[in-house]
Parts: sequence; structure tokens; C-alpha cells
Amino acid sequence: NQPELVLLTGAAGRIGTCLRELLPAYGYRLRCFDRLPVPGEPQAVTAGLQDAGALAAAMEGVDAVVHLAGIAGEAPFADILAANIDGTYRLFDAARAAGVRRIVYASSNHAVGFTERPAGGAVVPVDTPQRPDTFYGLSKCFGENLASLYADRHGIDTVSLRIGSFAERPRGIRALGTWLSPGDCARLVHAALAGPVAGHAVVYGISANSRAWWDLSSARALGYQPQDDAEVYAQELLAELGELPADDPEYRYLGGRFTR
Ligand code: 15L
Repeated sequence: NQPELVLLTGAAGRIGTCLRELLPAYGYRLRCFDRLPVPGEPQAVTAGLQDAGALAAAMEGVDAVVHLAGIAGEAPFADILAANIDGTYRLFDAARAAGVRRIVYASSNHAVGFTERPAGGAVVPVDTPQRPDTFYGLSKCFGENLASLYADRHGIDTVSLRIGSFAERPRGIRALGTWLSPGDCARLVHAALAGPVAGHAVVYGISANSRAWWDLSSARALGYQPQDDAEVYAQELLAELGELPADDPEYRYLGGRFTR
């Protein structure tokens, strides 16, 4: 029951580039959408989310959407409003109008970024209250709630991925807990596209890090089996940078430096 044709928005971005490389091996056909040309994808739709005609045409025949497009960090509210809030609404509504069955939404840990890390290094559960650390994080709270609304009201299966720190390898001490490797990113998105979902699911997106900050049980329930662990890099990173002091926001809050 795995979707076949998947619309990938933000296909030219960092995670989009990773998924273009790794998702086809799981049996998906990708249609790429980005406001910038997508290197090596002459068929990609080059348009913004505000282009209703291009978005509707891009949705034709699509089984599922992976929505990555948007601003990936803090920005003036007007920019976040246009790209991440209005743009995400337009994406969801175009998917609804086209009868798309599932939407995988790239949320972020910054939706809960002002949450203090529990004492003793316990992982934070997925049902912790939203607590954005920026306008960016606030837009991710909006996207998660939109995903919930479109699941309840329109019966679309939706999955919000609270992505940690996606990178080729962990950069910095925080990433020992928050890293998502490229291979695990593809495994996670595959699970979100093909796993069992009833309504809206929220999952954290990190690798199988020994120092994980977030609970992966809802992701595992979709079938996600992470293979990488940032611990492999721990010795090298700690020798270079040292442990984070407990009063450093980078250590104290889930969102790290975004809270500053
Ligand atoms: C994010 O949401 C950002 O897009 C990314 O650039 C990183 O800062 C990441 O979170 C993180 O928290 O490490």
C-alpha cells in the first residue's frame, strides 16, 4: 500500500537533495517542486507555493506529498508568514483538492525548542506541549496543527517530522543528541510515507543516538529503524569542543541557540 508517485517540495534544499538521491531505491517515483531550479532534474517544477496553477498541476496523479519547502531558520515574521505559514496552507489545500492520501510534513524540534531538557538526560516525549523558540518554530507549530486539522477534517493521513539536526555528520556537542544522518533521514521519510498512520502522527527525526534528546517510539511505530549513532563521533567532538556547561542555552533548552 506504499504510495507510488510522491511530490517533493523543497527538492533543491539540503534534505530534498538527500531524498532525491536515496528515496527512489525504496520504490518511489519523485516529482520535484522548488522555487529554484533543481540540479539534475530537468522535469522539476520551478515555482513558488503562491503559484496556485503550478501547484495544482504538480499535484496531478500524486499519491503522497513530502513537504520540505520553506524557510529553514529564523527570519522576519513577514517572510515566515508568507513562506512557512501561508505557503504550507496552500500546499495542504492543493493536496486536499487533488485527493492526495498522505502528507509528510517537515516540522522541526524548534516547535518545542523552549522546553527545558529534563534532568538526568531523559528523552522528551512527543506529546510534550508545543513551545516554539522562534517565529520559525511557531510556523512549525502551525504546520503541525494544520496537519492535524487536515487529518481530522479531510481524512488525509498526515505525519509531522520534528527533525533534529540533519547533516552528513554531527557538528557540535548538541548534535550528539540531535543528529539525523542522511541514511536515517531517508528511512524516516520512507516510514512516514508507508507506515501505519491513523489521522495525524507526530514523530521526532533523529538517528539512534546513544545521547538522544527525544523519544523515538512514535517513529518506530511507523516502522522507522534508525541505523546510525552520533556516538561514533563523540570522542573526536568532545576532545575538540569539551562538554557543554549546564547553564548554556545550547544544553539547557531543546532548541539550543535558537532560544537566544
Ligand atoms: C532546524 O530546524 C534548522 O532547519 C537546522 O538548520 C538546524 O538548526 C536544526 O533545526 C537544529 O536544531 O539543529
